[in-house]
Amino acid sequence: MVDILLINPPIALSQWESKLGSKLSPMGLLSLASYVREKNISVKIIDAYNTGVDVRTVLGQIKVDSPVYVGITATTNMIYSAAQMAKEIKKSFPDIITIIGGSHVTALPEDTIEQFPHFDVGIYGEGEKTLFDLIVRDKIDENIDGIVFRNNGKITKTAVRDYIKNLDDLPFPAYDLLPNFPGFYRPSPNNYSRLPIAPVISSRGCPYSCSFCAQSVFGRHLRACSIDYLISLLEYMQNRYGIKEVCFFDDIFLLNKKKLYEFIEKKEKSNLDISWSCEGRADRNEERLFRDMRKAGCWQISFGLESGSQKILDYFNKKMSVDKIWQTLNSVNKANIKSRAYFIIGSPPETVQTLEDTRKLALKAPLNEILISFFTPLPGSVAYNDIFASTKIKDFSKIDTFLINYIPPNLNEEILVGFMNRVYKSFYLHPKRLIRYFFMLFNYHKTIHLINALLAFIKLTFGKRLPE
Ligand code: B12
Ligand code: SF4
Repeated sequence: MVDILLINPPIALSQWESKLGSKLSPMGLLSLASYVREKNISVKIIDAYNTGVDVRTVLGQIKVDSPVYVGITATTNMIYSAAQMAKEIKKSFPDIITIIGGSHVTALPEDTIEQFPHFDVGIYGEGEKTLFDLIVRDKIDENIDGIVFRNNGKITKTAVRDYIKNLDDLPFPAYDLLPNFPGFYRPSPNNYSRLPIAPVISSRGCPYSCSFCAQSVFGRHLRACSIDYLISLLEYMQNRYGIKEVCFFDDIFLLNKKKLYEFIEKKEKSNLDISWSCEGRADRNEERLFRDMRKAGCWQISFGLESGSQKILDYFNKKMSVDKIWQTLNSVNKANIKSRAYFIIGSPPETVQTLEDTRKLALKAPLNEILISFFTPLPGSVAYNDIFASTKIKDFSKIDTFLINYIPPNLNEEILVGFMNRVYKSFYLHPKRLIRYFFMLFNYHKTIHLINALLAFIKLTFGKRLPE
């Protein structure tokens, strides 16, 4: 018997292309599991999303483990899958208490509990302390901060729980609870240079407020673990799992230059042989810093560039200039680090001219990979409140940034899809990239993986773009 079983629910078939061949360990569940386990609560994880395990198998496992609680994680597009899972669990095991956590219930706590009756309780925001509190009290009531539940027919949302101040207080993520970690997990083929690879998060929160970004889980106050903690975590991952590379999922890894240098220096003095990639904003145009990062093992930085048009950047409240983007990408390139870029097209002020500005940036800047998504007002973002909240959309399964959920007044679906396909073709069919993919096929780690990613990519680029 276990106290709690944590589930990453199965991905809907209609959404499989979102993954582009990536299988990434569910960091939220790993953090929750290690936190409660350290406090003597027994816990298991089922990662159905990545392993393809179906609902029947999950129910079979529940029969074996007989948990008191089942905790399910869900982003907005996964909320139906999570609800379906909760429904099946309740049907077969009515006494199990089902908990929903993650970015969707955090953005829309009351709505989620109202809409999905098979969730007994929602945990909104950072989940570690709330989950522990709920399990030890063994009673769902107003005394637990950070939850939402049905209370005699009414929905009650309790007080907001304080963020965890010191991330060093968190035990290392429970990677050991994923039976096939690390071998099975890896990002899409362009996003690793060595295997085995694992994601790591060294900070939570972001002080910026870009209007499309769902920030409700970790908020705007940046908290980071100490560099000593981070180095110990990497040493543990190298020694215990043979990890050779990590990808930092921090919202903005490049923000604190002093800490970045402390990391570079301490990593160089350590016995770590770990390469890494990270996410960053393109406003840190410092070639010297990038060179030092390169020496410390950084091989790729992913930038949320969003657009090549200043008008769109300002609309998104990016606090970024197009000039700065160019300067930063050039500096990163000179330091021999690869740049990867995310673009968002189809926001309200988008026009043919602003798309053209984005095309130029995407095709002319020194970029290793581009990923274009459609402007999507995600619950938890300013854009959602501005655009979608009043329409009270209930079908969240289509809220996927690879589907068109919004068409700006000056454009139509054909223009947006045509633009995306043209830019992708020009970018990925460029001879220098074709040659790189050709050689990748001979890398036995990447062959099957590359083919799967290509199939997903073709479906993504040429498939249906409007939700039914
Ligand atoms: C890495 C990442 C990915 C990776 C997946 C990584 C993974 N292993 O799951 C990839 C690239 C595949 C991805 C894809 C997508 N992502 Co993403 N992703 C992220 C990112 C940057 C980090 C996620 C992470 O690991 N966070 C760290 C962990 C510790 O946090 P957490 O998962 O939120 O968990 C905490 C709480 O939420 C809570 N909690 C979570 N689950 C549960 C469950 C229970 C029972 C309890 C009690 C608590 C609880 O407790 C946890 C610990 O405090 C976040 C941004 C962010 N800062 O979180 C976006 C983010 C989660 N992604 C987002 C989106 C929109 C997507 C996509 C839908 C994009 C698309 N294609 O349209 C897809 C869909 C993914 C899916 N599940 O189907 C949005 C979600 C917004 C929303 N309203 O749901 C985010 C918040 C980005 C943003 N700022 O807008 N993503
Ligand atoms: S898009 Fe990046 S910089 Fe902007 S608010 Fe989100 S995490 Fe912060």
